[in-house]
Order: sequence, then C-alpha cells, then structure tokens
Amino acid sequence: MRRISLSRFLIEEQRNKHVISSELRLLIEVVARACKAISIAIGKGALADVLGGAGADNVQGEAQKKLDVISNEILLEANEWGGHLAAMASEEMELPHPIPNRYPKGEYLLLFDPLDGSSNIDINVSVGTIFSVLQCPEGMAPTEQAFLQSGTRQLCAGYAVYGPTTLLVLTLGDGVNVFTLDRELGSFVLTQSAVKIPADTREFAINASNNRHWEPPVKRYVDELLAGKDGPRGSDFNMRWVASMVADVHRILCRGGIFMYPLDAKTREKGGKLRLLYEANPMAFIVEQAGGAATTGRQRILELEPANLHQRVPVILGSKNEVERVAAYHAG
Ligand code: AHM
Ligand code: MG
Repeated sequence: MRRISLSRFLIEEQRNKHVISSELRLLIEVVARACKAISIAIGKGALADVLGGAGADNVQGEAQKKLDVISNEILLEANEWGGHLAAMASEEMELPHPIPNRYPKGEYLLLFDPLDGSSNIDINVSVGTIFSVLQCPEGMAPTEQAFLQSGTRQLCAGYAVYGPTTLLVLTLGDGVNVFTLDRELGSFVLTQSAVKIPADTREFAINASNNRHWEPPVKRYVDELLAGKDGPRGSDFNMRWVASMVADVHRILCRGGIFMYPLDAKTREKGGKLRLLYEANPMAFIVEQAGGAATTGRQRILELEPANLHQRVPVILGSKNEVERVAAYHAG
C-alpha cells in the first residue's frame, strides 16, 4: 500500500489544488505535531501523574483537569513561534493569546478546544482536540473582535481523537480526510479520504437525562425514535452517547447518525452547552464537507454571526435527512 503522510498530503493540496497557502500548510503541521504531543501525554496517564483535577476553574466556570491545562500549554507553545499566527484563542483562556513580540507574526487566527470531553479522561475513554483556522481581517488587531467571524469563513478545521488509535480528521474546505498516527514513525498517515456521511441513519446521540428540559420539537423527534417500529418512523433506532463530542462526531463520520446538544431549560440562559467558535463551527464545517448538515434547530450553524469568543449554541448535526427533519420540527 502506498503510504501518504500528512506532510505529503498537505504539500500536494498546496501544489496541485491550491486550496492552502504554504503558511497555512505549516500551521496545520504544527497543530498536528501538538496533537501528537498531547496524545503522548494522555497515553502516559497515571504513570506521569497527569490524571485528575488541576485545582482551578476555567473561564466557563468548569473545573479544569490537569490534562486540560497541559494540552492548552502544548498547543500554545507549539504554535507561538512559527510566524504564521496573529493570535490564538482557547476554551481554557478568557482572552485571546497574542503572539509574543519576540516572534514574527502571521495572518491567521487559531482557535481550539485543547481537550474535549475531558470528563472522560480519568475513566480512560476517548477524548480529543478540536481546532479551527480563520484569517485575521486586514488592518484589524488580533483582539477578540477579530475572532468573531461566521463559520463559513473558516479556512480549515479539524479534530484529533485520542482513542484506541490517535486520528486526525481534517478539512481544508475540499472534503474530509482521516489520518492515523503511526506511533512507531511518529507521523500521521492518510487512511480514509473523501469521507461521506450517509444521508439516512438509524442511530442517534443525545444526553437523554436532559429529556425533561428539552423543547417540544426535540422531545417530539426523540419520542418518535424511541417508539421504534411501532411508532410513526416505523423503524427501530439505536442510541449512543460517549459524552466526548469528538468521539460522538467521529462515530457519525464513520457510519452516520445524528448528534444533538439542543437548547434546553438548563442551558437556555447561556444559549446552549457547546461553544460556537471552537466546538460547533469546526465540527459543522467537517460534517457539511462530508455531506451532512449542522443546525441549531433554527439556523445553519456556519452562518451564525458570533457575539463573543466563548458564545454557546445548540448543536444538531450529522446525517442530512435526520438533521433536516429536526429543523423542520423546529420550524413547525
Ligand atoms: P468540554 O469541552 O468541557 O469537554 O465539554 C463539552 C462536552 C462534549 O464533548 C460533550 O458532547 C458534552 O460536553 C457532554 O455533555 P454531558 O456531560 O451533558 O454528557
Ligand atoms: Mg469541548
């Protein structure tokens, strides 16, 4: 089998398809290298004393895990000196991280959730890193305002899943490709290209313990699925919930499904549970590039105009026909 490394893939995308610049290519390589370092830290677990809480809360008021802090530092440190970035923003930091003056600056903005699903870290279940790249608007300082761009403006998005294997899933706006980390060689190798999410599915993912807080359209949709063969859908549906968005979205990328963290009475005041700029937007970009759909229930996620860096949104994404059905129930 001919092996195509991430580096070769990116060089060919740049040279033959002109979908990325050489600076963006190098930026993606650095992010991938940081994901490798995070994968190694996670893999050591208790042996390196990296499990458990960090003893602090992040800007979202959530208790940070040691690996949240470590992953954030790995990404900052790896990306600040390369000269490709104007600034970075992270789930773990209230404000954007400017590039220190001792380093050259570039035109891109990098956003990330350094360790998604970190409540799963101590029980040895898959977690991941989610990232998104934007262009810093010309003439604008790389402050919070510069990051407030709709998801349609993303130049690239991806996630790493740290599971039985470490995977990097990437879109440059030209389809979705999956790379598997060869742990011996330390390089990501292309293992799936032009991934497509089937339009129909018999599998759904939602935290069902929130049932009593859901809005009527979501209640109706899930009730119909639960009714199975005897209900209006005339078919049995299966439910899965890893509680790591990366793992749940990756399952959908592999075999279809619908993922929902909808608006509910518990999260209404905050606008939802998941964050727009470094969770919903990159995942929506990947899912759409794989032929799926992503909505808040009322609007296409990628068209939302962000109001602040840590804005939260309802997320419904995956197999197109099911996502459209949920959106139709909201419209009705
Ligand atoms: P995190 O970024 O702090 O890890 O939170 C996001 C996670 C998602 O990965 C996952 O879909 C969701 O929160 C799980 O929520 P719940 O605890 O309600 O199952
Ligand atoms: Mg997250």
